[in-house]
This record gives sequence, C-alpha cells and structure tokens, in this order.
Amino acid sequence: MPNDYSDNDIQVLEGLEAVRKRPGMYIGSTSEKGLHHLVWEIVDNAVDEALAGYCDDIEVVIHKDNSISVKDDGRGMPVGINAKTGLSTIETIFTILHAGGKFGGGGYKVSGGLHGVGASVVNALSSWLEVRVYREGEVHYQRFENGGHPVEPMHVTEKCAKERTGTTVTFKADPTIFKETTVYNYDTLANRLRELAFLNKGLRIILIDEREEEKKDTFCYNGGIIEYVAMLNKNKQALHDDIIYVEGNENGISIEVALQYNDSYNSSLYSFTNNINTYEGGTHEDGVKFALTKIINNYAKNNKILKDNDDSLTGDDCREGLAMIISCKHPDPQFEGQTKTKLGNSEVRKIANDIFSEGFERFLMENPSVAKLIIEKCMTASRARIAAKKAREMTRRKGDLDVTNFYGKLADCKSKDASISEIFLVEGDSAGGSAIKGRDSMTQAILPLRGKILNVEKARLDRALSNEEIRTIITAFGTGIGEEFNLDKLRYHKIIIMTDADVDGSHIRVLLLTLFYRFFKPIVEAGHIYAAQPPLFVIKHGKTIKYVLTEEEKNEYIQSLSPNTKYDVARMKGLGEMDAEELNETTMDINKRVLRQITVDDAIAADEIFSKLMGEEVEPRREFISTNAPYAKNLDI
Ligand code: TSJ
Repeated sequence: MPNDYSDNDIQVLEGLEAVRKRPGMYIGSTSEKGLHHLVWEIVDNAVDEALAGYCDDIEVVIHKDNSISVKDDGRGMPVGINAKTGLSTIETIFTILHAGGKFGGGGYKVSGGLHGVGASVVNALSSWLEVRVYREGEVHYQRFENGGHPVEPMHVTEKCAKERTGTTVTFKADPTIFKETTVYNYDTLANRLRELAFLNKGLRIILIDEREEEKKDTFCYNGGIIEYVAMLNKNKQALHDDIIYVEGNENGISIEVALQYNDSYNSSLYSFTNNINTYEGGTHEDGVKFALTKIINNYAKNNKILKDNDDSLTGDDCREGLAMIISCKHPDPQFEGQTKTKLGNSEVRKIANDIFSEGFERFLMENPSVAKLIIEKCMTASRARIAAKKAREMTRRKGDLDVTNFYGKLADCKSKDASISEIFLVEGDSAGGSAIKGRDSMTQAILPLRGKILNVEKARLDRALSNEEIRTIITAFGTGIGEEFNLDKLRYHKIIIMTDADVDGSHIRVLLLTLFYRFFKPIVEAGHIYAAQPPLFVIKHGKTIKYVLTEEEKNEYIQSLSPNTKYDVARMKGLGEMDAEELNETTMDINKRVLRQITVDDAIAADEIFSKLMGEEVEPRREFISTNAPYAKNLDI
C-alpha cells in the first residue's frame, strides 16, 4: 500500500493537527493525568456499548512498551461507509474531530465532561493506533501512524468465528506530546476501572499489566453501588448491617442511591452522572441531600424523638458518619462549575428528591430499629455541633484564636499579601528553630509543631478545637472553621508541610492532611497545600554541592560527571540536624527547593487511605504506611 493514502484528506489531518498543537484544550493537560485520559476516552466507548446492553466484558491491557489495548465483546463498531465523509465509519470516527454523535450507526453516545471528546483525539495524540472490529466472521482492521495518519483504508485482514464480536483498540501515546511521561500507573487505571465496575453493576472489567509478571485485577460487582458503599465502610464500624438502596426512574433519568452510616464523624459522599464523578455536586446531589434531611427530621418529629421546641437537625447533622453513593444516568447532562463536574440540569433536583424521599422513608418505616440508630446518631451530631459552637465562642472570647496571642509559636512573615506568603509547618522544635533562622522573613512564616497532632478522624470539631496545635493552625490560617470557614481569608497561599522522609514524618504528614482534608477541604481543593521535599543525598565534587531527591537521581548525576571526577556522596541528615543555611539551601529557598503540590484528585481512594491509616487499630497503621508507601505517594500523601 502506498503511504500517501492519507494525503488525500488534508482537511481531516488539519483537524487532528489542531489537537496536536493544543492538546490541553482536548484532554486537559499533557501531564500524567492527560496520558491516562487517553485510556478513559477509549474505555468510555466500550462502557457505552455495555450501557446499551450489548457488552459484558471489557479488557484493558498495559503492554510492555506502555501501549494500551482496550477490548470489548460488544457488537463491533459499524464497518460500512459513512455517507457524509465517503470514508469508512471507523476512519471517520478516528480522524474527524467530534465525530461521535454524528457519524455512529445511530445513537453513538458519549458521556460528557472532558470524557467523550472522541476517539479522534486519542488517535491524534498517538504514535500509532490500531482498530480491530470483529463482526460477522471477519476482522476489519485499520492502522494509523504519527498522529492519526491512516496507513491504508480499513480492510478485512482475516476470518474469525461468527460468534466472536467486539471492538479492540490499541494505541501508543506519542512521547513528543506527553513529554513528562508515557508510563501508565497501574493504581490510577485500577481505581477508575473499579469505579466504573461499581457504577455499572454486572459489567466485568479486567486490567492486565504485561510489564509485570502476573499483575491482573478483575472488577465485577453484581451489587453495583451497594458494594461500593461496602468498600467505603470496609475499615470502619458500620452502624447497621444492611446497606440502604433506593432506585428510581423518571422521564428517562435514573437515580440510584446506596448508603450506610458508620460510627465516624465524617461523611464520605460521592456522586456521579453518567459514570463521571461530579466532584462539585449538582442537582442530583442537592435533591438527595435535601430529601435525606427532610425525611430524617420528619421521622424524628413523628416519633417524638425531636420535640416541638427543638431545633431541626441540619444537613450536616444528618450526614455525620454517612457513606453514600449517588449515581444518576441522564440522556443529556449539562456539566457546569470550574472543572465541569457539577450537574446543572434543574429538573433533576425534584426527580432525585422524590425518588430518594419515597424509598428512604419506606426503609425507615419498615426498619424501625435501624431508623432509631440513625436518628440517634444525627441527634448526637446535633448536640456536638451546638457544643462546638459554644466552645468556639468561648475560645474566641478568651482571645486564644487571636493572632497576636501566639507570637511564641508562630514566626509570622512580614508580608500581608497572601498570594506571596507561605507558612511552613515544621516537625519538631529544632528544625523549627533552623527554619526560622534560614527563612526569608518577608514572605515565609514558620510554625513549629511540637506535640502530636490530634487524629481528627476520631474526634469531632469540639474536641479538635480543644487541641492546642490545631487551634494554632486554625488561627494562623485565618480562614476560621466549620460554618464560619472563609477561603478568602486564607493568610498564606502556600501551606508547606515540612517533615522528615521517614515513617514518623509520613505519619505526621498524614495526620496533617487528615486535618486539612476533613476541616479545610476547600484549601486542599484550591491547591494551597504542598509538601516540602528535603533531599535524600548530597554529592560534593570540587566546589560543587549537589542535592538530589532520589536514588535514581543520585546515580544519574554521578554518571553525568566526567570519568575522573572525585566525588563524595552522603545521605542527608534529618531536618532537625540541618543548620539554618542547609535547610534554606535544600528545602526552603524558592529558587532551589522542590515542592510537591498535594491534590485530592482521587478523593475516594484518599478517603480509603485516611480511614485505614487513621482508623481504630494502631498496630496495622505502621505496617500499612510501609507497605502502601508507593500507593500513598500516588495520592500525594
Ligand atoms: F471509539 C472507539 F473507537 F475508540 C471505540 C469504540 C473503542 C472501543 C474499545 C470500543 C468501541 C465500541 C463501539 N464498542 N462498541 C461499539 N459499538 C458501536 O460503535 C456500535 C455498534 C453497533 C451499532 C448498531 O446500531 O448496530 C451501533 C454502534 C454505535
């Protein structure tokens, strides 16, 4: 086949070229996240085939060279010619931007959000891509190279069993586009594929990693989101055995809710629309939350648990210790918000409210003993909230929460401009002392942490507020807490956790992150939290001193020295043993240091880690930190 086949369709390739010029516009970024986005893009198409009822099995394979195969056992993509383009449907879908809805064999559905930008985008950003469609006893094949150029038209390459149907797409991300990395992270893929399996009950998704011997997971949940809630509560003490499940359908919009209370003080509530995590919530979530509060209050009043003169239970009271998954399926979802993860369709609010109210109320009626446990839990939460309010008012009156009152601890910076101000939370007094000496006092504030940080996973706000370290942190941040929280009042736009790179350091880091995650979530979400990365090794040669973060970097640097160079390598001391100059040089100087931004990208997996790390038993914790250190690293913990 002549290689100039593709030159015929200049217009098509201009479209794909636009994607290559500004990939961020189509997949968000070309970072590791964008790389994984390519997989979601292709997998979504297979999931759509499953949603249409034609596919039970999806297999994702990470090959040795970090190419990816996604295989489904659906009907196989249509193999005819597209009337509008004169090209095969396959070539149309893979080379024309936004070909989704228009060119499929009717009802070709995409999911929305960043997902569903189209297979053509993946093709444009790949070094090569191959499609195989198994249909009516034949394998239809087409290969594209170098950012989506067809090598030849789609054609039949071989015969296959008549029963064998489905679609397989294999692609290799283009390293000239994904400059940071083209290496896939198994856990990132596994977490999302597990989520998809939870959200689509009965669908089996297999993940295979050919880069490693025998690395494989199969995700299939016949209980769907009921099993999802079970997983959320796996490391917690459930308040009642049964997971409550409500589902309903109105005007083609379906709502599914599963929930179970646990004895913790936090809620783990996650909502989805068409399999997309609606991190920012929206009308489906509002409707269900509203209904939950209303039904619990009604029940408490009707059963005289809540007296006529009592204040109503608030939404927060009703969600304390709640693990809940809300899944909405909508034929035409409108995604809003900063990250397009907020469902905007206004009709969904009432539908979600109606469906959940009815089902949840019926459950409470039919299960009075469980109802009693839930109501009691909410009543206790309400009393604690009122006590916390009093405690807060008292601390405020005493002046404890006034910045002027803890100069002893906080070495504040001179600048009052939050956008350039930083606060270092430093483990231990001696490192704290060096940090104060080594800082740029204009923009860098230092808060040495002496005592243990209270584990907020096991404490309510009122108790947290009685902890001195936590009060100091709250005061320093300036945002207030709970109902009074205000992100605009944050006094430092960089909050930098500075701990040693050992087990104790990571323990303190997790305690701090738990505190931030539970009490200051918007600060985490806004990307204000960072971890300092003190170097692990120092290499000296001649007059040069080079600090490096990892073993690999160390080896790489030594390799790069000219052969006869004499050098000296030493493992770095802990933060506490560094003097002011060293600490500044290695960890604080804004021109030299390396910071890692903490994101709660995968809130659900993080939540699991938090509760595992912070849960009941103390012993497994240390073991968990050491065995899951790489995993925790992925989560930026
Ligand atoms: F988009 C894609 F090419 F990347 C892709 C599509 C990737 C993968 C892994 C699977 C798929 C895909 C598409 N699997 N199944 C389908 N189904 C169809 O495209 C299809 C098949 C039959 C009919 C029909 O009406 O007969 C309609 C459609 C949309």
